[in-house]
Amino acid sequence: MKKILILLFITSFSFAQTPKPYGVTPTADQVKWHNMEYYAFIHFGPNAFTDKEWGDGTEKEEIFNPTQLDCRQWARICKAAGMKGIILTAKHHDGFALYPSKYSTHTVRESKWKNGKGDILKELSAACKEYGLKMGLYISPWDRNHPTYGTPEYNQVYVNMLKEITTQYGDLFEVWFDGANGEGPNGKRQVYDFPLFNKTVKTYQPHALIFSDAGPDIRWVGNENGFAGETCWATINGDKLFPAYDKPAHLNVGDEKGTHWIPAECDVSIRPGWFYHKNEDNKVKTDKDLMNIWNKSVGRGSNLLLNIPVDNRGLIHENDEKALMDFKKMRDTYFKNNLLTAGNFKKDFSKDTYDITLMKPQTFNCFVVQEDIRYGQRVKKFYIQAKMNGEWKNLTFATTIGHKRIVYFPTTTAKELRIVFDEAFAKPIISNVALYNTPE
Ligand code: FUL
Repeated sequence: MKKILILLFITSFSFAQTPKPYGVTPTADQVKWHNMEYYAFIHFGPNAFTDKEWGDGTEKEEIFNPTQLDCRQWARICKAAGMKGIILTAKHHDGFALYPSKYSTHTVRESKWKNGKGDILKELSAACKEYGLKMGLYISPWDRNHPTYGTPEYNQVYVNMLKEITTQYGDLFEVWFDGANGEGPNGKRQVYDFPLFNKTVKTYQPHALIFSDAGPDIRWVGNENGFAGETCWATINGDKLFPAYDKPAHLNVGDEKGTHWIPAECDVSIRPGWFYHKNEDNKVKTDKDLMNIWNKSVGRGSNLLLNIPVDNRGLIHENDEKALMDFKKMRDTYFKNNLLTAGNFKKDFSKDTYDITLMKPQTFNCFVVQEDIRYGQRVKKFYIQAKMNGEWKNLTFATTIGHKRIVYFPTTTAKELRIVFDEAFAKPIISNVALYNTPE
């Protein structure tokens, strides 16, 4: 696979050694993030014990007592699922911190778990290292417990907590700012100081990417179904965005020729809720559901942040584990046999139409293509044709590519095919193509 990548790259550039980037381009950290594609969200906290989605902050700390908590189990399963990292809720809206923060009295320290001596972030950090996963943290600005919430003092409390989580647990790849902004214990809402929050993260974790509705590094996809827009630009006019931005359809698609590289991330839960509820044990998404999400997230150039709630034992539930493994198996079957392996096809990539000739006729129904996004997102529209009985027949039309595009079409047998880039802002720079015959 690597060989092809390099070959294509060289062919595309034979006319010039250093291609000029088009428009805005991702930072090196964003490129690494795009390559991750798939990682876990873990929602855990008192809600797993109270059966709530949003705790109100008055929950007694003693209810938090997972008897079998095992971050190594989480990491083992995520790794086996093919995920590249884990983002954990260090603190959700109820204000309960999964680590012993100095700036709160509503934390694991006040709970019964490990007699108040535990620190889940520390355990997760060690487990991620052991399994070769990257770690990220969610920390809700909305805090329904903290007595200072709703006063200017709270922003400093939040910054202090941000400093704790960004300095005590090793490298973070992502920090996740939830846009929710409700009332605190005194009935007041907070005016969040996002510029200060962003500065704090960048000071202590210069390589961590910041997620929020408005970026600055990663944007919300505009829904919680895990679906990016059929057309999805990693670029967007970032100056128009703000936290709690109220145009989800805009976030879903982005802007062609947008002024900022702020790609979309698709967050979705494997169950109806974000937190664990026993009565959802039989509502776990199936491999088919997850494949549909995959095609509409990763297959549209976005990343998939799949939530797995940890249950009140402190473990990923068996049903969720099974769904994750089934889905991994399904992906492996879909995308195992790339018909465009070295020596199996000839190509002419020198024009805006890429011609591919296979060594012998093959049967296929799925095409995967990637742009080398280091040079910008260039392709606006493309279509695929196959030569059948001496005539070029259209197989499918599609729009943006970006990091990756997966397209399906009726099963076809042919020896020659071509990809026509009918609209691109600059000469397409394609880093990878693949052709599959998937089961459906
Ligand atoms: C939302 C929150 O209100 C949900 O509880 C969950 O954390 C989701 C990922 O983001 O804004």
